[in-house]
Amino acid sequence: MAINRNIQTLDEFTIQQMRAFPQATGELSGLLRDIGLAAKRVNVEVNKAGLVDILGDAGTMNVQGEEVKKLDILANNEFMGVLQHGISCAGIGSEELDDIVIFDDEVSNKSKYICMFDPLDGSSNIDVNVSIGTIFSVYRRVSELGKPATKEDFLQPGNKQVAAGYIVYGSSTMMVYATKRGVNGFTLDQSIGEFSLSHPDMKCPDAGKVYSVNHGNYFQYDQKVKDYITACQQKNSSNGGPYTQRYIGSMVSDVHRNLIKGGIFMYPGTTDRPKGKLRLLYECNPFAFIVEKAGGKATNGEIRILDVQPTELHQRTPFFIGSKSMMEELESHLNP
Ligand code: P6P
Repeated sequence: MAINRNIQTLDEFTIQQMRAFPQATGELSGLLRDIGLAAKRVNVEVNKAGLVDILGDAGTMNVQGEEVKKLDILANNEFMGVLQHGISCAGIGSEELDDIVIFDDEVSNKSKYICMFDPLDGSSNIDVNVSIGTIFSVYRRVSELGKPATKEDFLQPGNKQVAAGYIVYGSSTMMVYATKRGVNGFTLDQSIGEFSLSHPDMKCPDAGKVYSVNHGNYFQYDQKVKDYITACQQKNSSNGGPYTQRYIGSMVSDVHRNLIKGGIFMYPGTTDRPKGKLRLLYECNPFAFIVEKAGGKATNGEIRILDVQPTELHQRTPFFIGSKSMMEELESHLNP
């Protein structure tokens, strides 16, 4: 007799996924559970950030030239720690680290996967209690198993990802991840201390009424981007509107909202920063993988983000992501 499980935990869900595919080795499921564990530990620190002296700038600058908050370092070390001491990951890349870290021990060198992450995206919002998040991306290695991972493992195009996800530390804490089998969302149930399946088989609505962009950069955008923004502002009840502009300044929150309610998020290039601000490997590729698996689209304004061939770990890219029909309207402006 099958026991009726009310709500599956992340661990139960990943194990059920393994049972459905007996040929699976369980390494990817184990890696996802490791990430879930680190996320729970980071969540504890994020939730008490205002109480414990971990606020304020750590006084160091990260590779982006940004002041690093103590929580950034803590989050980086939590995710790196569980992956380094697990059995599923051969090395990592992180927004907080200048270069990749190859774990190079007997167990890690046999691991099939590498992982890249932004340990705490939106960290400038930590001190003002705005939602922040972690973003992660998983690839199968292209280097020889049994030997240390190599740089080539990390410079694969986003269409080679085997999994990608994010944690949003918000009004509730959620972990959302995608594999080739779809997108599923888990809400942290504090009563049992487990992520529990709350959003099975997530789909991005084909249309939405929210556009998300930093209007402070408006006069630096390309005219075609300005034209699309104007089109959004001109929407009314007769042409699919009215649209609402929402911009949290924390991409995890903005994209999470659009994934659930429909919408479009844009971080275009500007005259000052033609490549924009967002990082291809551990911010844009994972979200593009997730949103595409949910039925949406993501581009750099010219081509599918997942088809961009990376050349360096921290490279930036203009980024447009969201509901399929909204992205197609944007593309009609960018590539008429
Ligand atoms: P701006 C946060 O620093 C971040 O990387 C994303 O989470 C967010 O969408 C973006 O930068 C906000 O940047 O320049 O609009 O403040």
